[in-house]
Parts: sequence; structure tokens; C-alpha cells
Amino acid sequence: MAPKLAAGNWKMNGTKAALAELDTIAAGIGADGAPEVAICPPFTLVAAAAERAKGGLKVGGQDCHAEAKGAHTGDVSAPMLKDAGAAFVILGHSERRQDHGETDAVVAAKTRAAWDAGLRVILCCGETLEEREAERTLDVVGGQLADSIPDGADAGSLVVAYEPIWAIGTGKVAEPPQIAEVHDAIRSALCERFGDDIGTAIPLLYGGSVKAANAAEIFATSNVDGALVGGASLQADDFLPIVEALG
Ligand code: G2H
Repeated sequence: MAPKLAAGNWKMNGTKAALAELDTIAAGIGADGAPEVAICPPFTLVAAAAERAKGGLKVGGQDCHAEAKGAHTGDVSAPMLKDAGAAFVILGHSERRQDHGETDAVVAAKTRAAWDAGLRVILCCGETLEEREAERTLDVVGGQLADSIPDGADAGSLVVAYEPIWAIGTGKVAEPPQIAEVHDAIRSALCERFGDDIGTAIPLLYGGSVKAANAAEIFATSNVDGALVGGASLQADDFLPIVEALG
């Protein structure tokens, strides 16, 4: 049985004033880490967020470079995120793949770097609308996971987030049978590759327009252990009901 996790992805949103939301989130969740709750703000806020996060609330980054240091203007490394207090890093988000041309090989290299730094990776996968309509969803997601996850994954280092691209920030949510089909396939692939003990303990998150109104139905779906939440994680009042629905 995989542990439950609700992770907020603030994307390119938030200045210092937004850190007050963390106080409300921290006060509204249990300190026992069940479910686990994390917020991934932009790089500029990671250190301040980690200092401010109380109780069970954890902090993550939204990307990292594959190398630990060097001449890479504008980039941030995994050891830097760890040093700033991050516990997680989101890798392979479709917005990184689309906006920055990140391939599965790049995501795999970043994942290795994140593990070396002691970060837990929330690794994203998902199909476009065209790929779904061509009935290629399972092939696309299976290929992304096979090529993005390096050998040596375990339940303490990896979280997988299935985010159908057509459902991101659009208000469209995948139907529970669509989510179940993909999550069941991901679970099977993880068990086949890493063995049942590890494969069943890696949390599988759904992402794409998750909000309070649809969270309970999504969390009742087969092999859904939580959510990666974008827009509805920016305000504590929107995010906390999602955490409560996860139980
Ligand atoms: C998908 C998700 C968070 P939103 O990108 O990763 O964003 O909930 O706004 O669709």
C-alpha cells in the first residue's frame, strides 16, 4: 500500500506575500505526515518556504539541473534545492517537456541527480489529446516511464504523477475509468520493473484540474494515492479541502 501525498505545484506564481498561505496550510494538516503534504513554489521562494513550513508540511522544487554545479546560467541544481530545505522535486512536468524541450533522457538524468542529492522525485507523465484520440495513451505513458525512470527506484525516492496534458489548467478532468486504466497500467509496469514490494509502495498521483469539487471522486479511483495540484494549491482555502478529501 502506497502512502498518500497531496502536492501543490505553484508553477510560476507567488511572491513573498504568498508564503502566508503556508501558515494556513500547515495549521490545517496533521503533523503525523499522513497524508503527506508538500508545496512546490518557484525557486525564489523555496528556502523561505522551507524555513516557514511547520509541522508535517514539506517543500519541493519544480525542476533541477542534471549536474550538481557549473556554468549553467539560470539553472538550479539538486544539491542547491536540498540545501535550501526541499524534500521533493517535480521532474518531467509536461510544461517543462513542452516549453524547454526536455526529453525522457534529460528527465532520467535529472532524476538521477535528484536522488544523488537525497531528494524525492515527483516524476510526471501524460499524453496529449491527439495521442489519446489515437488510442496511444498507454504506449505513450509506458514509454515515458520506461525511459524517464533510472534503475534503482524505490518507494522512498519516487512518486509518479499521471497528468493528461489535455486536462492541465483547462478545467477538463479525466473521467475515473480513464484515470483507473492508466494508473493500473503504471502500477503494473512499476511492479514488473522493480518488484511487487517496491512497485506497490510507490505513490501514484493524478494531476490536471484537481479541485475540492472533484477530489473525492478522483481519490476513490483505483491506484490513485493522491494528487499533484496546480491552480487549486495557490490558496490554502482551495487546497486544504483537497487534503481533507485524501484523508
Ligand atoms: C497540472 C496541474 C499541476 P492544474 O499541471 O501539476 O495543474 O491543477 O492547474 O491543472
